[in-house]
Amino acid sequence: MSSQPLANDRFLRALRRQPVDRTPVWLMRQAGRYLPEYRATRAQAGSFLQLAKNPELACEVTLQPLRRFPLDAAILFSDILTVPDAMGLGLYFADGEGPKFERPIRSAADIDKLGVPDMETDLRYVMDAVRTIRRELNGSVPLIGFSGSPWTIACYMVEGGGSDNYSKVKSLALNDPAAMHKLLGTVTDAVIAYLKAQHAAGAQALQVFDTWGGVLSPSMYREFSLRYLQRIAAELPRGDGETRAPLILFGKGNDPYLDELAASGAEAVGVDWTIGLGDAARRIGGRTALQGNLDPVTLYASPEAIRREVGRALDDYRDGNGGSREGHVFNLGHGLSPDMSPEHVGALVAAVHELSAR
Ligand code: 1CP
Repeated sequence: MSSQPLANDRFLRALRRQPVDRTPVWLMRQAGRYLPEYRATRAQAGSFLQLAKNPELACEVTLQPLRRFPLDAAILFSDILTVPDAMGLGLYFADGEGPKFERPIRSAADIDKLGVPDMETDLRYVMDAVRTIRRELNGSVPLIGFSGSPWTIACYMVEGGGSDNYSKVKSLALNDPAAMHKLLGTVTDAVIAYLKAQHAAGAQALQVFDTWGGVLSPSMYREFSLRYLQRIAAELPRGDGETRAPLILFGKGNDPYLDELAASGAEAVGVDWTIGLGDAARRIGGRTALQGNLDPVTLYASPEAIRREVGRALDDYRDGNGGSREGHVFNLGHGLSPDMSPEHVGALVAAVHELSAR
């Protein structure tokens, strides 16, 4: 399956810092509630979780944005919380609220009981979705598999859902660092197995979302998040550069750590909009590709303003990268929101391709 040549391999080439005809673009949360066809499929499934757990419907919503926009990659429709759900925490979505766990981590004894889920039984629905999507993409664009970072997953496991100040998980890390490291170690084992299984099922690139790494102080970030990102980058199979699925480490607020992230062995670092791409490119110094980083809120502005900001980001990257556009994957600095306009998303994608044509 992985030997099938791709009709559009811009995204994989950019991740390897090879020349491309245009800068590739995909968007975090490109499948989701801003698309009416997504809302219809979700209604048909009954709920978000029933949608994510149904491989045929998960495939359908993965492909929906690609039918509208000439995106250069598909991303598996799933969630970062499938892993702790498979570890037995009982994921659910209360009406109108975010994700929650029935059995959050409350003690060191809860942590001792955790094990790594079996990828082809407990998370079979994810691997079936990957296989179904690869079949349906039929070599058009590559498929991105993903996981949450150990720290970000642990935030939800300990907080029991989203949080304003991460008081429970930070208290655990401060009061009982050994228990926190045990939790992060088990979650990291699960994340590595999960990413390997997605690659084996057909994912051609892998992204780790460290959405909440930026809420940590520098010393806590290095101890409780970075260390585990480095382990993931080191332990995923190397291959010969062509057979390994390129790894993207995305984090919000990760700009103080670009040096360490670029040295981790990952193929690319994803950044949010609070750092200029030129600065980021200079600091990365050609060691990895760079993904990002338009402020998602730009999508509420006019198509003209979106085009201007896309041009600014593309040129900023080029100027910081020694005059070359190579090694850039265009994306937002975080995900699309449900009230964004599909027409504006289309304007963004067109602007990236037009303004970056070599
Ligand atoms: O009602 C709905 O339809 C639920 C909304 C939703 C969607 C569309 C959730 C619940 N998850 C998803 C899909 C999803 N989640 C994808 C799909 C692929 C894509 O098109 O990009 C991905 C990659 C994720 C990853 C994810 N889930 C992250 C990391 C990325 C990020 O946005 O920072 C996080 C933090 C989550 C947790 C989560 N799941 C869902 C929600 C609403 C949240 C955020 C909760 C919070 O704010 O704490």
